[in-house]
Amino acid sequence: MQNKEEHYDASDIQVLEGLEAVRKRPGMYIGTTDVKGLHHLVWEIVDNAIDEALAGYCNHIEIIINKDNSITVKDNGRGIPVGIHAKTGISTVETVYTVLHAGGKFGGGGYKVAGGLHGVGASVVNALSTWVIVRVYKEGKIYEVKFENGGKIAQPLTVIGDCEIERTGTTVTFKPDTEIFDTDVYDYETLKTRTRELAFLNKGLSLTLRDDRDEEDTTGEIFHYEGGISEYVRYLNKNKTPIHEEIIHLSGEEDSVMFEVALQYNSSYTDNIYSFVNNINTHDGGTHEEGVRRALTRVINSYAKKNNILKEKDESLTGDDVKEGLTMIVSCKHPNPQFEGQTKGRLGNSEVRKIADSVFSQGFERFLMEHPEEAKIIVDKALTASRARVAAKRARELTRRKGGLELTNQWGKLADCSSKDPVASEIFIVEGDSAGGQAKQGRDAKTQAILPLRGKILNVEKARLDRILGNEEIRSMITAFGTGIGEEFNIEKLRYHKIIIMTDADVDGSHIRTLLLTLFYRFFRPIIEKGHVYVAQPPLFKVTHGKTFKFILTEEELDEYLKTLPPSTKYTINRNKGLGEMDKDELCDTTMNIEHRTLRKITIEDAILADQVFETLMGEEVEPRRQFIEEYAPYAKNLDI
Ligand code: TSJ
Repeated sequence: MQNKEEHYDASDIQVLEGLEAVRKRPGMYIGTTDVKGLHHLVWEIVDNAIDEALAGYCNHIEIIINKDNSITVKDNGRGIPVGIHAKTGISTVETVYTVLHAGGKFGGGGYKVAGGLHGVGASVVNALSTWVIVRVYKEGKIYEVKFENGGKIAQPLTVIGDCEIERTGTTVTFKPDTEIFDTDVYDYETLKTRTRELAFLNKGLSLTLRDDRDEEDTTGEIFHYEGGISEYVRYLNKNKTPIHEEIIHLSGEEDSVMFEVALQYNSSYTDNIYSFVNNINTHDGGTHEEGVRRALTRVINSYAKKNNILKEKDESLTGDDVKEGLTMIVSCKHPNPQFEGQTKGRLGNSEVRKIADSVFSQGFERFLMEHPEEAKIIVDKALTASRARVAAKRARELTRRKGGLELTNQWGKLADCSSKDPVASEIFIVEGDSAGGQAKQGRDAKTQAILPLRGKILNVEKARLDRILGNEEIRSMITAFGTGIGEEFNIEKLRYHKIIIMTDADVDGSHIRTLLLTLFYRFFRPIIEKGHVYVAQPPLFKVTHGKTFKFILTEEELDEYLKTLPPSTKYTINRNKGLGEMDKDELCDTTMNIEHRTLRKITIEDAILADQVFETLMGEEVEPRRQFIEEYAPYAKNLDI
């Protein structure tokens, strides 16, 4: 007995020193003391309840934001053991709250959430709280222990009452210390997002989130997903268009490592892949994700070859090809995870690569065999991605070649200007060969370059911008600009300080203008931001009286002009639909000549708007497109979408 007392005293002092260290350098334990660190405390506590759920003894966890900004976390697990802990000589529940990193020492086995910044344990929460109350419901009794002022015991473990023998669980309430944290105000949405994620990642577990700061709210929100990560994938794809019905869900266990993956392809061109280890997001991936990616690429290639979708001579599909439009959750539960990298966001355990690969490849191969229709859709999607990739690469290579003039000769389209001074040079992108031909004849060849574009690019190529980039005329345009594209883009190399879009005043013309602005916005944004892009304003009207005529830009100007004519003058007004309705002199005089023309400078807002219109016209969503067409139909009778 005497020995035990001495042991207790010694560890008691150690304990206080330990918690004092946490208060001195909280950042070392929870990262930050801002609003992020504040929320971190909640997950430190919730993680303990999740561990109990993973051990199979708990199926409900409740999180409550109380009026005073304290947090309550409740579970229906076995209740933290209340007996004396062999090492510390005090109860386990007190040990958990006062000894740093005690978490791993008393649980034994199971999957501990212990990665990255998490897993520092309840004692850290205690150290950074003004007060903590822990209640344990166990064997028909309610136990309670209280701490205050950063972990000092305020009430040792006491039985405070009886409960029904069936009732078990742990309830913890803590009040973050405002001397430590910049703020004590919890953000409901932040808590909600992670609570929902935890529900997705732990199928069958129900989590409740309740905000008692708002008196109206008494029940809170329940998150419970029997489908687990499959439902996570469905949730992520909810505003997308899946290209196959079933969500593919594969799982397996090997050497105490649990591995599961759920995936579904959608019609978009981007991927949405998240991986987790013990419920922690591994944002830099790691061996579990690598195993899946490798297996996915291999299985799709071999299926495509076996079924003659991919011919032997074809290039094989790459990892990038098979992940286009892929929404996927990879989740791994590991008894001893090694987190690597600067932010500990990468799983390092090398054995997991093989486990992930084998679970995934076996399951996925089987899925493809049993679902030939889905298999074809998935392989076709990757094949399209592959072709787009090859085309985009070719386009990049072509535009990368030096010297716009050489290419001009190759295609015979661009009529370059003779000036080599970008400030003095301008390029007209002209809709149609005939208007292009007129512009070439009537231009000022010293400073004005002309590039005609065929009218139908947009409709032929549809939505894929990388395909559009593969279009010959678009490529010659990019080459003419001289800037390069993507990573190589360099505005210093721009060969013309005015890029002038000249299209007809009809639906096709506005289509082409929208496409070009979208293209510039997405791939050459600085040329818009620096004010290099313009739209030419060809006259809308031609007024003829007797042998004279006049071109007029706008309706207002038309009214003004008509007033200047002597009464009883006979005149006709023609609406100028196409550039081709003017002869070369008229076109050049009214629209190109620096003395007479009007140019509209394109702002970034114009380009954003064009991008949105483009999305609406070409995007996946049918309803907005339908609405758009309905709205614009009266103005655009032959809108060709
Ligand atoms: F750690 C903590 F205090 F922060 C905390 C722990 C907070 C919350 C909300 C829950 C828990 C917790 C701990 N819930 N359930 C448990 N379970 C145990 O600690 C436990 C119970 C029984 C046994 C056993 O072997 O009988 C083992 C353990 C680890």
